[in-house]
Amino acid sequence: MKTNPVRAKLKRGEPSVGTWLNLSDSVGAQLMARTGFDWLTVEMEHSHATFEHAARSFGIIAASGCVPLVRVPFNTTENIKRVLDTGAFGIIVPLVNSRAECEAVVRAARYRPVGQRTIGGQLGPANFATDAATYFEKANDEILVVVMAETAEAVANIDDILSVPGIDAVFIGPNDLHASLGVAPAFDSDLPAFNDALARILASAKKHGVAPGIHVADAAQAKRRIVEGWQFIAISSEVGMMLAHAAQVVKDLGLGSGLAAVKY
Ligand code: 3PY
Ligand code: MG
Repeated sequence: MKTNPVRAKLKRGEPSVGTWLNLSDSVGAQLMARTGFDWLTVEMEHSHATFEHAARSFGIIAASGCVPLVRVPFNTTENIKRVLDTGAFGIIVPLVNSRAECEAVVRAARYRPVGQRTIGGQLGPANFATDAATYFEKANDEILVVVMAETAEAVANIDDILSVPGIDAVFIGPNDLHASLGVAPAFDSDLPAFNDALARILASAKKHGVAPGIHVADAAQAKRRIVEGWQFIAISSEVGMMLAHAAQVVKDLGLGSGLAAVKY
């Protein structure tokens, strides 16, 4: 059975860098899987991606030697079960605000005795290049489970959340976190409440043996966050990189303002 090199890196305390796939385009997934990022996350929370698109992308990404992850639309058993049973190597669950919500993630994502994931689907074993029995035996050791901290409520409850057994990483959504603190969404800022929240989450993650992660805008921010001790780093998205480059070209040629309709 294939292993999950992203989970292994995080367990060793190393950083792992990937990006988001927002365009719901499987050719884009195929091309991005060859660029050298450790992992690619199929975006289902804020995109038009269907479960069918996600399943096809997981296969394409895994076959290219990259690690297919997915951000589910919301924290439900149905969402988590369907993406794992169709071959994702890991899940990123948005808006996990309490211990009970984190326990629900683990229940859905881990087989017994850690959780209560139910049995089924062909694509999980297929993407891990194994049979159903081996996948069932080993999945708990390979599937990456990431919970998102992106509200003031999550920051207040962070020790309760990160002490739940069965999670591998915590991932900050800086845009929603800024919004929850009452200011405009941003990847980074000087806002003391934002920086205090990050320090608190980083310390709690280290204390509980959970890899800390964050979404950043570019390579410079990624390097800075890695030096600070963040491990699970997402840089922008495929469409973010595409539009940033296109906007710069347009601007350099004096053809327009270079405005691009992208957040990440
Ligand atoms: C946010 O910034 O809120 C995110 O969810 C990034 O992934
Ligand atoms: Mg968010």
